[in-house]
Amino acid sequence: MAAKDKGRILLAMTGYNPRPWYDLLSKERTVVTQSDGPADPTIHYAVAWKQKPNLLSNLPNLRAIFSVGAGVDHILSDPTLPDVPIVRVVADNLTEQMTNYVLWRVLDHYRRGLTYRAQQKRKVWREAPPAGDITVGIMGFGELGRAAAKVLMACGFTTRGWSRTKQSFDGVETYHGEEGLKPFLNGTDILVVLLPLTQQTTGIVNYRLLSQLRRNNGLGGAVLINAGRGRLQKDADILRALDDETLIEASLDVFEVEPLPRTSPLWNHPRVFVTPHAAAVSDPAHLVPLMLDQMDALERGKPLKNLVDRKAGY
Ligand code: NDP
Ligand code: OXD
Repeated sequence: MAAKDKGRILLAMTGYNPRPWYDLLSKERTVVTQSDGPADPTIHYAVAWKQKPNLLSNLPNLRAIFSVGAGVDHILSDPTLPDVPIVRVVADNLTEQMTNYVLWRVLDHYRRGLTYRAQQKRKVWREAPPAGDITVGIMGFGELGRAAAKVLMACGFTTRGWSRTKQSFDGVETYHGEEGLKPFLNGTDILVVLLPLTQQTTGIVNYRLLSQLRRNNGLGGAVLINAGRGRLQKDADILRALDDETLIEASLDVFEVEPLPRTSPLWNHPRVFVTPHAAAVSDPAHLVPLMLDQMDALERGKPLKNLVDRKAGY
């Protein structure tokens, strides 16, 4: 079928360079970056990242919205969103990047990377005691959390996961729901946050939560790694927890306000490792073929995969 005969795509992106997405999508379908008015009948799909509010609300023939990311808070925050299926990113390439990030940050804290880099600056030759047996707790035990758990276990870490509904996974101690949170945190030395941002999870990584982590361990305290969303955490509570040694160290990829304001004390904190929301970057070369396959499948009468549960918010 010629591109002009297939459903058309509206590229509805802000804060992302649309060019590579446009180039790859338009190899197979007609792509526009602006609709012909709010009720344009020619648009069948939207490929979206932080779309402008109202942009998608009245398109009469919109069949599905494809998120450019695994998280969909940026799409769902528009109260005028039409009631069409939303497909999120589940892709080996994104999962591999996140697994790399989590492994990198866990190992760096575990092997005293922050301490040794600071010592090297001062030419200090001093061996830190080995951290020994450490439990990594993964908060948000979905696609990304489970993939990270597999690799962490292969590296010898005891691993546990916390989710909304009951999950089981070979070799991992799993917890769920509010009643599972305290026991999950009480046995966690390194907390990895891979939750989606929803009404229930906003602000969940606060001082109260951090103070329930296990501190009596070979690292000399608890460690926080957040690669989920910035608004899951309270930046000020993390600073407080670092300052009173509730937390010994943190790696943060996401922040309440992004880009992280230059005035934030997190930038210069000696026990914080900052990355600019770069843990897993959506790569159009890997993601566009999956989107196009799903559009083709839908047009052949097949169901869409990786759909967002709008009630749950992720
Ligand atoms: P999934 O939807 O596969 O997994 C989400 C997990 O969080 C599930 O285990 C889910 O529970 C759990 N969860 C959701 N709400 C709650 C709650 N209220 N209480 C307890 N657990 C909850 O998502 P992914 O693993 O694919 O992605 C996770 C997040 O990672 C994304 O939403 C995004 O925000 C972030 N992300 C960040 C990137 C970065 O570069 N920093 C890149 C990619 C993603 P259940 O299993 O019961 O459904
Ligand atoms: C995502 C992200 O959600 O890049 O995929 O943050």
